[in-house]
Amino acid sequence: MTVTETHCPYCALQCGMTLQADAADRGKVVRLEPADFPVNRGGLCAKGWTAAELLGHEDRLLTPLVRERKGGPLRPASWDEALGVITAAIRRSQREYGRDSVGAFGGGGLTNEKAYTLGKFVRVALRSSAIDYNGRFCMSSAATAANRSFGVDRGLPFPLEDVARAQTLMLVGANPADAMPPSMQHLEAGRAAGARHIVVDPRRTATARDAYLHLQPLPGTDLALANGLLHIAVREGLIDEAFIRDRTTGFDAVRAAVTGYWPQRVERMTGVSETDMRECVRLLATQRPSMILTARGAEQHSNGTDTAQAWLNLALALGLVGRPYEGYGTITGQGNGQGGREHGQKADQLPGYRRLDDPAARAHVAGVWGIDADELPRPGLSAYEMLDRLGTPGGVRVLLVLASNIAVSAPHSSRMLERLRSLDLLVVSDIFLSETAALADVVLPTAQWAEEEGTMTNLEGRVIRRRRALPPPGEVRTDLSVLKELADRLGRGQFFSDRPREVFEELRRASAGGVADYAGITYERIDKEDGVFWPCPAEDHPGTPRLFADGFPTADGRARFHRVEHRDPHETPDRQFPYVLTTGRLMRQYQSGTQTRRVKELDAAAPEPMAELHPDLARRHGIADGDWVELRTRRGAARMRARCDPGVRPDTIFAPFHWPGTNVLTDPALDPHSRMPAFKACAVAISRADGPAEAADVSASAAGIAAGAARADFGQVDELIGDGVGARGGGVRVSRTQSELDRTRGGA
Ligand SMILES: Nc1nc2c(c(=O)[nH]1)N[C@H]1C(S)=C(S)[C@@H](COP(=O)(O)OP(=O)(O)OC[C@H]3O[C@@H](n4cnc5c(=O)[nH]c(N)nc54)[C@H](O)[C@@H]3O)O[C@H]1N2
Ligand SMILES: Nc1nc2c(c(=O)[nH]1)N[C@H]1C(S)=C(S)[C@@H](COP(=O)(O)OP(=O)(O)OC[C@H]3O[C@@H](n4cnc5c(=O)[nH]c(N)nc54)[C@H](O)[C@@H]3O)O[C@H]1N2
Ligand code: SF4
Ligand SMILES: [Mo]
Repeated sequence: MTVTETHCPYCALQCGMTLQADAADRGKVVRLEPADFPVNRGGLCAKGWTAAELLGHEDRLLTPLVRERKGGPLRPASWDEALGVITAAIRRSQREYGRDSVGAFGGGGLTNEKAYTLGKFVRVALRSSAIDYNGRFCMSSAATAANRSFGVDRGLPFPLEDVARAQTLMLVGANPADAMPPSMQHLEAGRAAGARHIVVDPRRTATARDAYLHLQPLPGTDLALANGLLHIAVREGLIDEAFIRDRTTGFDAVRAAVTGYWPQRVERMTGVSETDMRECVRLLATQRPSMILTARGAEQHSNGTDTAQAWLNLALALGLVGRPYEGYGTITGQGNGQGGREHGQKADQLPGYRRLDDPAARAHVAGVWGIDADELPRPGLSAYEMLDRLGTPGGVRVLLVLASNIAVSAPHSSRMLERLRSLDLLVVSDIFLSETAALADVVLPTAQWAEEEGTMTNLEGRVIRRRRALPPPGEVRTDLSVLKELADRLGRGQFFSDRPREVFEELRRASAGGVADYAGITYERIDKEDGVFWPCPAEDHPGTPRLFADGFPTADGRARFHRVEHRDPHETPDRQFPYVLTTGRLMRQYQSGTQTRRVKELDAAAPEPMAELHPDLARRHGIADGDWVELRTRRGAARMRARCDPGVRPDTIFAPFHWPGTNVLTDPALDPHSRMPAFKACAVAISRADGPAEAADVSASAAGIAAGAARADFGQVDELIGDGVGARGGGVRVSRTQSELDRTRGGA
């Protein structure tokens, strides 16, 4: 038996866990137990407990797959053949259409080493500007706001344990009771010590139920609410004038802006009562220490950056930032959502959270990489913009996707599927045949978390180690070794390593002097210290659990206020689409569902797409709990099971995005600063449906769109998977995939 201490493969909490593996049985994990790590203290959620089930799962991809011709089936292939096809396509495309015709899409689940290598691969091996990643769909709005105010974006500027010391905790658009259940220990400890919690959510979530105050605004009106709270704080003399004077700039413009947000007006805009607003301000200002945390509910809007900014302004005006157990933070979501946004898989970024358009940053990183700074491409397009142009003139024609299932998780799926299909070559690296992999021309099987080494940076900015407990099965390789081999074949292999430790050593040097400075972090220190918080510029530097005590990494050392004004969501209800659709998560499914839909216990608990709506709204449309309903937006229609819940606003419908279908409906309108799509608010209509038939299928006419204008035809996906792949040797069982697809089409 071997015992390995590592962390959960899923979310940014990165709960510590111990794996016991049987060396005699090819490293089969026989026991998984929670560890006493500071974030989870012996707790795990249902996803963490069952994570090992996927290691030996029968759906696991075990060999590469290739599709010989568009429309033909996928069949097993050797690595040599698969990588040969990719290299040939890259060469051909770059010769004919230029370097930027080849690009990559990464993910916040990749280790730091892999995210760093992917960014470097695109800039150094492909010499292309076309790279971005799914974090753009996650916390980019809060990141943008934090960068412009604080000069740094580290989700939580303090350890999670500090949450227990806050006496007032405000959670805006965050549902940690479902999204990060073990984190609730820290909230509960706070409440036991007398803390008051305020939750801002259009739904009465499990998190809201335990709170002292639940404010239930109309989706997309958080900015008005935050400005309204600041208006009250100013009027009642509750702002911290000394802090504002000594440590910030720009407050006058904000003060002027919030005069227009008087309580009655904000009550009309948001639906939150004046009494609740006043109580909320009183608590934040006087029952200290106080913290304000935002998550996707506030941030995933076409004005998400300004909304995060409004909450940040409030925290600054109350003088919370940089004081013990106080402050503003955003709750990062994906396993390495923090590290994944620091080391260069963003279109405009170099490692260490450096800017690709900064000459000094280019010179430094080029020096570490051993290339000429002029060889580095310029910043490319953000995630949705890059995806939206796939296969179009000037757009990417050969795309590598690592660790994202965009066919399900990107907004406006019908458009996304059409763009993915128009590529000359789509390459997807995954553990399973995700909906995106099923569309690929080449599928590469990759190692899972317990089969690889690397580092992750959790929601607190704590760099931790992922450790290998067993070897990958079959012919599976790690993403690092695939990128290295592709670079070899492209004649640039001398710049790359496939050894995580070596890559980390290089990352340390590349990040040195940057905002996210890892120079002083070593694998050994991580082992000894329960992880190390960046910035950590030297090996004798203790790391930085708490930021902003002495200043801000801005030019003048002060935090910057930014004036922000309410704007309506890009789409508001009208007669044809009379309600607001918002989307999010369930406790027992993860993201696009590739992983958790394959775990028996999780699948049984949350087996099908569902929509949560108020019983009054349901009655108005003759819908009973458990009925199938059809949701329609300007982009398409999808069928789901109705769940009636009096806790949701009667004008709002909530749908999780863990199945194909929800994103057929969502609005790809982008935030002008972060390029975040409006996942959390669009206009929707609802009606009873006879059954799941054609669920997730866009019915253009039903949506009032010219026929053929929008089709998200996930149903076609199964035709693209060949028989050969179904054989055990191929490592993919078609039956399961097919039944999933059937379900999306309605069990035809
Ligand atoms: N079980 C599970 N856990 C996860 C994940 C998962 O997929 N499943 N994903 C991980 C990732 S990547 C992320 S980013 C995090 C996300 O974690 P959260 O942000 O907590 O999760 P969401 O459900 O997306 O959104 C939170 C809440 O926002 C509310 N909301 C919707 N619209 C609005 C609005 O306009 N204003 C306000 N104030 N609230 C609104 C929703 O009702 C929802 O309850 O979770 C992580 N943890
Ligand atoms: N409507 C709506 N849409 C949303 C959201 C929402 O709230 N509402 N939330 C958005 C948010 S916050 C996020 S983070 C995105 C997430 O959406 P996605 O980017 O699709 O994230 P996952 O479903 O986690 O996809 C990760 C894929 O990579 C695979 N994988 C896991 N680890 C590895 C690895 O190490 N290497 C490789 N090559 N593959 C790996 C998994 O099997 C899975 O198929 O969705 C966004 N989409
Ligand atoms: S809360 Fe997140 S990290 Fe912890 S066990 Fe659940 S999914 Fe894993
Ligand atoms: Mo996320």
